[in-house]
This record gives sequence, structure tokens and C-alpha cells, in this order.
Amino acid sequence: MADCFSLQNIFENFKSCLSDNKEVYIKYYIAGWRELVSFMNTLGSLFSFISKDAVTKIQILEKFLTGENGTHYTTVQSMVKYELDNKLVDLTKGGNYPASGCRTLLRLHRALRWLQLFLESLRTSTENSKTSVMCSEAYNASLAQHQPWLIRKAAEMAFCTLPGRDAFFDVMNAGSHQEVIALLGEALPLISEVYQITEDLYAKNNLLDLP
Ligand code: 1PZ
Repeated sequence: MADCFSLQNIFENFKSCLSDNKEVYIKYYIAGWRELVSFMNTLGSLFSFISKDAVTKIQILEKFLTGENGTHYTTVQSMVKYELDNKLVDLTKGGNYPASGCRTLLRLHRALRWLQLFLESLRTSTENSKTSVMCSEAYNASLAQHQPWLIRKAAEMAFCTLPGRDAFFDVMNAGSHQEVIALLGEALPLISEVYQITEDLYAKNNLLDLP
């Protein structure tokens, strides 16, 4: 699956994320991220510093999921409950659990907001729109607020090397531009829903600023 990246695969995973009672399956959340990473890796080496960090986060969550307490990590909801009930989350810096599932997933969750904004602006873009501008606007409205200066600069540099809009549509490997746009229109509500459910859950539990 990793070598034949397609936009469709990403969306299938995010679709599978939601259980009947609107819980978010970590297994598919991670699988969606794996697809995103394989996409990022097609964009060139400047993006590898971004994808490396995403991979590290994915691996941390995978380890919890396949570990001895794995059943508690079935959904984001069960993870939050389990880790909070058992005091496995550092609420401030310098505790015993710097790599909790909750704080790790929060990093991906924030990045998902970036993705949502970026894909939405790609979907509604016109021929003259620049991917680098769309990408950095999405970034500044989301992830950038949580990242230090040096990382912001490096990210901006990477954005400048993004392929143009036409090439970008092609690399998404989902048919004609019209088809890509239609697929984005179908898929974005799904990503938004997964994002919003996670956001509400984290807000309710005061977890949005985990160090
Ligand atoms: C298609 C273009 C992709 C652009 C991606 C835009 C995001 C730029 C983010 C730059 C992050 C760079 C490296 C590492 C940052 C980490 O410090 C943070 C916080 O983690 P901590 O240090 O607290 O453990 N990591 C993150 O914020 C997770 C970043 C994941 C980036 C995923 C990008 C989405 C890719 C989608 C591809 C279509």
C-alpha cells in the first residue's frame, strides 16, 4: 500500500476512522497518516524532515496500540480515558510521561487541521493559485502557532519547493483535475468530522495545550 499512494487511500482510512457511535479508531487514524507520509515522501527531500517527525509520532502510537495495554488504545476516546484515569499524561513539562499517547496524537491532530485547510484551499483554487501560498497560509493559520521560529522558517523553505498546482493535482494520483476536486469535496467533510470530534474531546478534557 505504501508504494502506490493515492488520495483515495487516504480518504478510505479516514472514513474507516469513525465508529458507529462516532469514536475515532486509532488504527485507521494512523493508517491515514502513513498514507500521508508516503505522499509527502514523493515531494522531495526537504519534506523528509517533516515526514520523519510524523513517522516518529505514528510509531509511538503504534507501539501503544500493539502493546500490553493495547485494548485501551482502540479509540482516541478510550485512550484519553485510560491515560487520564491512570495519570499517564504529563500536564506540564518535565513529568514522567513526555511521550504519552494523548500528547503524541495531539501533534498529529494539529497537523490534520493544516491538512484540512490546505486541501480546502486546493479544492477551491483557480489555475493561477500557488500551492506554496496556499500551503503557507494554511500553516500560519494552524500549526505555525504551536511551533518555534526555526521550524517555521524551515517549513516555509520547504513550501517554496512544492510543485505547482497542476503537477500537484497529478501527483495526488486520483484522475483528472475535475475528479480530484470532486474527490476532495467528498473527503473533506470526513476529515473535518474526525478533526472536530477529536478537538471537542480534547477541549472537554483540557488537553489542547499538552506540552
Ligand atoms: C504537502 C506539504 C506538506 C507540508 C506540511 C506542513 C507542516 C509543516 C510542519 C513542520 C514540522 C516539522 C518538524 C517537526 C516538528 C515537531 O517539533 C512538531 C511538534 O512535535 P514535538 O516537538 O512537540 O514532539 N511536530 C509536529 O507538529 C507534527 C508534524 C507533522 C507534519 C505532518 C504534515 C502533514 C503532511 C501532509 C502531507 C500532504
